[in-house]
Amino acid sequence: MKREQLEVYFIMGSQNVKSNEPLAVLEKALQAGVTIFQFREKGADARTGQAYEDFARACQKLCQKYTIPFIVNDDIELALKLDADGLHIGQDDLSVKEARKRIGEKILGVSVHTMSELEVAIQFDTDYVGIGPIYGTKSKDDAKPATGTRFLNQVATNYPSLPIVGIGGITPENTHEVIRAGGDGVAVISAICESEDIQATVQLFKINK
Ligand code: TZP
Ligand code: MG
Repeated sequence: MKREQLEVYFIMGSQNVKSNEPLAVLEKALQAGVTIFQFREKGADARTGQAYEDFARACQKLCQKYTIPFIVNDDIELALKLDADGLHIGQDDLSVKEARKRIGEKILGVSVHTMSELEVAIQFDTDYVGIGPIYGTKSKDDAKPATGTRFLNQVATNYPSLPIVGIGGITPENTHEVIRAGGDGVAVISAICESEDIQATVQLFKINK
């Protein structure tokens, strides 16, 4: 993948959207210029069963309309069933080895928190790594404590050709710190989902880099 594709990495599930119109939020974000999208339908309020799959397909269709990669969080069966563009996994999901084997050439992203996790991700040709939470976040129940940009900077320095996206509490105001530390982009839930003006917010992420 091209590292520019990580510039504004939008992540959303219906649980992140108060208005009950998550597809409208996604379409606004796509119109505003997010560069990649991750379907992350998760937690107590998440859709399940057929409603989950239908919602995923609707999100994918919108991403196709704007020719933006559609990445599925955690759920490899869904990623394969929908022929998604890629899969993002954390350390509690299936192994990186198994994920790479099953998704073949599709985009594979892995969340890493330590150098040893990073080395495993690289060994199985992760296309990018997600590093965070950089700042405090309310969007992930089991988030680890915020770490700042230190580890991200270490990874960027040691692996200059590896695409990196920072995540966790990132806003247009602090995005430059993540980029200055060596991130190729920022992964964002609440700053976009809760924005009163998604067009302006996405533009600010790009301008403030
Ligand atoms: N992984 C680490 S932090 C986080 C995830 C999925 C949530 C990011 O959401 P927000 O609202 O942008 O802090
Ligand atoms: Mg996960």
